[in-house]
Amino acid sequence: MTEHTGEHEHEPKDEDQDVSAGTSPSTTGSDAADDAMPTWGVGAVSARVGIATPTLRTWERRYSIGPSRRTGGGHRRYDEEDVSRVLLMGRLVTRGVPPQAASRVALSLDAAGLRAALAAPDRTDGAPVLVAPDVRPSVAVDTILAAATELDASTLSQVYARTIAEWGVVAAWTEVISPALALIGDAWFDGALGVDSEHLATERLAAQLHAVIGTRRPPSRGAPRVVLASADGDLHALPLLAVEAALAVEGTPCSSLGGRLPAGGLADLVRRLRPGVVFLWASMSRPPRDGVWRAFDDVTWPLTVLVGGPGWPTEVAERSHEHLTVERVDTLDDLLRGVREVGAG
Ligand code: B12
Repeated sequence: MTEHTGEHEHEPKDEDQDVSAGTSPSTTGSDAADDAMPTWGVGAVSARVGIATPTLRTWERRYSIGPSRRTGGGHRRYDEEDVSRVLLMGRLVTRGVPPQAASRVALSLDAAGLRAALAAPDRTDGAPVLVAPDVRPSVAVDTILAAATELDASTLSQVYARTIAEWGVVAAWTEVISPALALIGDAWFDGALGVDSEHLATERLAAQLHAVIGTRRPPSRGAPRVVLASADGDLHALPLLAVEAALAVEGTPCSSLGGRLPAGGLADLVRRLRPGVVFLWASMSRPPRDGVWRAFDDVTWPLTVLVGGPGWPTEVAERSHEHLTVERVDTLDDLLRGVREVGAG
């Protein structure tokens, strides 16, 4: 491992280059505890981990991945934990995790966490690798991206489970999961991450949301008044699971039909169930003459259709008629508010 992210900037050498013996550690001599602690200068670390010195300096300057100790003379030194952090950073960056995200993940881990992460094999063996002791939203987002890149299924499950348990479905989705999915989508688009990673991140998330739904689903009393589906042709269905889980926690029953519901199927369902609210998701742009709307032509009872996702045109309200109200919702919270307003519980 010698090249990293093209960040080989040439900066003046400093006193840390003083380790003459290559990979040999020195002791800091600054206090009693440090005496027993071997430390390294940047040159020695570079030789030891196979990452160029200018890269190490850039990581220190830009991402605070660097030496945490000083000798009695004030020279900066890497201790064993610092070196582990550099190694993990290098591994994540080599796999395609953006340096900023990789650094936040590496910085979030303590010595034990770093040891566990570095002991893990290249691909997951079922053991979680990257989970930090405390999962702040920004770290959780980066950890999801890193774990997806690493194909680390266990860490994905753990981070999803912990963020949902800690902040609840709505905040976990809005603050962590949705931004992480957007990053994963962008990384996939840029070619930095494979479709395998995208699928794994999706599968693990779906499993966690299903677990919430399974344990919190309210008992059904007749046909649910709330129906969820992704529009005809649109496979993206994770937001439906988030909605279903959030509604389950609120005690609101719903019927979720998942992704790519054919327009004819939606029309049949609407006719038979006569729901009060239909939520339609679309990640992909809807076609100009969208057959989905035909499902609501013959509605003769009060029905609110809420649409969410970037695929919908802005002017959806024009689809409203005497019995039908069509509105766009921009967040999971908006949607839940809309469902409550219709009194669909
Ligand atoms: C997971 C995923 C998949 C999974 C879906 C699995 C599943 N069961 O859902 C798989 C791998 C199958 C997949 C397939 C495809 N995908 Co895809 N996918 C994604 C990914 C990473 C997340 C989707 C998601 O859940 N988004 C929901 C939230 C997280 O994202 P958002 O809509 O941008 O969120 C904004 C708002 O909608 C709102 N919001 C967020 N959450 C919620 C919730 C509610 C209730 C509301 C109201 C609002 C709201 O807040 C956000 C900020 O404004 C996105 C990336 C992305 N940014 O969405 C790509 C993405 C949607 N996919 C994309 C593409 C191109 C595809 C494919 C065509 C790829 C292919 N060539 O096969 C196919 C589509 C097949 C089809 N016919 O639908 C593109 C779409 C680009 C476009 N607009 O045309 C994206 C954007 C990736 C990218 N950056 O290019 N995908």
